[in-house]
Amino acid sequence: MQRSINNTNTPSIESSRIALSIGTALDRFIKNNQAQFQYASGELSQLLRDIALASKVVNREVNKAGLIDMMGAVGSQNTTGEDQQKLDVLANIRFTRALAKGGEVCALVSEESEFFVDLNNEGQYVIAIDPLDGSSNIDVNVSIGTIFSIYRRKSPAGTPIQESDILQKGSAQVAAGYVLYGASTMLVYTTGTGVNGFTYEPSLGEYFLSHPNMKMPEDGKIYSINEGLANSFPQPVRDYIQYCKDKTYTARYIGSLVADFHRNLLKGGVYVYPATAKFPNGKLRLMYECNALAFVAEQAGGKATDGKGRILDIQLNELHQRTAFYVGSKNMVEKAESFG
Ligand code: FDP
Repeated sequence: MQRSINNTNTPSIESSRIALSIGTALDRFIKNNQAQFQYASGELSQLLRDIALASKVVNREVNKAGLIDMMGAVGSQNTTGEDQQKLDVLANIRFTRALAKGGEVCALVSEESEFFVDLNNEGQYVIAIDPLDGSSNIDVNVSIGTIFSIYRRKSPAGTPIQESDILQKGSAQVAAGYVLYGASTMLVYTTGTGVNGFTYEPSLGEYFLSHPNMKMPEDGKIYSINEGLANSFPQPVRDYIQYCKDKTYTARYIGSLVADFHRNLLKGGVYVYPATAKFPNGKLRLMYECNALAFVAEQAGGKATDGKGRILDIQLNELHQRTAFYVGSKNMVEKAESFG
């Protein structure tokens, strides 16, 4: 006779120590939570799956980069005049290909391309992506990341893409997140109902929910800023650095935005990239770096500003627009801002 798994005489499968639960796989999580999304059509879910798939391929390349001569520069420069690394180019191809295949995306904005890529007029979504952020860390085997923002187009599907579909404020994002290629690889994202983090299990080739409903501590003791540039920071930022020192806060700066952000999300802290002499408007890009992290930060209870106002309210005028960026624990961002 067959016995039910709920039979009280049998040890519950869930509590069995022989086979510990591996948790919820990303695919299942996306499916289970699809209904929370305003446009529950399944398209966004597919888009998130496409991003996850491309990130697995990039993760594979990142992991074996040193072995197959994938490190170093290709000799060209990206839209913002920085040397393109081989892995930057490769990651851009991987993400573009995955998102083009799915058919949900009408336009893709990437750090690696000067203009947006027109994909499929039938698609409902616009994606902004930094395929491989922190590229100066590639050659030295330090954590790097992918950052993505997803917007719903304003013009009707099936019509040519308009500038107003692309230049939307961060507050219009329907989903955003990042992948951190670190000691372990993680995918963290929000669709506007909290933030969830998934850790990649390489032997199973799957992301599993490891950090449900992430919350950024309201306060912290870590400040992340490139202090080597302090002489060219505005005086209020220098004053804030002095304040951090007086408080004996801990300085932590990897120089990989995703990694610095992720640490502060988990531990509490503030990341500041202000205006500098070289980058009077700030260095970081609003559309495919700051907006996504600002959305995640706010959804986790943190805060993101340009030193004056909310990042998500900044009007975007061009694809590769830069901004000053203060992001992290709410109280720390507010304190940094209070210096003026
Ligand atoms: P990178 O130039 O290496 O791509 O996106 C730009 C970025 O890295 C961020 O990831 C990082 O936080 C920052 O620039 C580092 O800039 P600095 O070297 O000027 O500190």
